[in-house]
Amino acid sequence: MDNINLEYNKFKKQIQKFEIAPEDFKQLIMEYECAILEVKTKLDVLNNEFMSNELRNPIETIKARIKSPESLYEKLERKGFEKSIDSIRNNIYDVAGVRVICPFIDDIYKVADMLSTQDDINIISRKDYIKNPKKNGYRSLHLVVEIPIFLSKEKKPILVEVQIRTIAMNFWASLEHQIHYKKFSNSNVDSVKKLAECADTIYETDLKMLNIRRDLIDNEEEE
Ligand code: 0O2
Repeated sequence: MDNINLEYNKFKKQIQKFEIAPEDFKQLIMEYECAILEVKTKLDVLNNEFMSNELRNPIETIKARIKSPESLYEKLERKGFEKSIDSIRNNIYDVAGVRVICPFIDDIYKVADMLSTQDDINIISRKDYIKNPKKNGYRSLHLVVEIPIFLSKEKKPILVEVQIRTIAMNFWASLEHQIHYKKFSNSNVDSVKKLAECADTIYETDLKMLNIRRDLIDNEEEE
């Protein structure tokens, strides 16, 4: 019981900047957690089906997170939005985030297509940072999907941001996140250039690995 109270007090502290009742905030988080479960289940099913047909997994790992109250507050502030439950629902598309790590570049598009064709998922937006990398070299495919969650009294559509990238792109993004992302965004042109060079090298390697797989496995299967 003490632990529950401690957790609750910690949560109340985290959301104190918002003028939102803790119960309403908890309900909001619970709904996004349910949406993450729905998306993860769909991805697991697709991965299993692919494994049984193609004998390899197009998904290496799946990670998920709920945006912290601090970064929700910061994003609403930065974008000039109201700090209310409705405003979070309507304006912040990455409260729930699912990151899908794939072995090969073509797996990214297979996973995205498989998700997009599910009839209870709506694709709200698609940003292809692989075809159009960011200036610093960031590559990833971002989808914002709307998925229904089934609560005891209602069915609710919830938004989830799905980031899909290769193991290699994730290696770059994880390190870049630690050393550079947002903190010094425009201040150090030289390091942005160096990071972009690393990202380009990694992308070339991704393409080479894809071609090796195509030569060794895909062509073998076709024969
Ligand atoms: P975290 O800690 O991963 O949750 P925004 O940039 O947030 O104002 P928008 O439109 O949501 O607006 O941005 P975008 O580009 O669609 O996606 C933002 C998310 O993509 C980030 O979430 C990162 O996870 C990832 N991302 C985007 N650009 C970069 C980058 O240059 N480097 C790295 N490492 N990740 C990037 P958060 O909330 O910023 O961070």
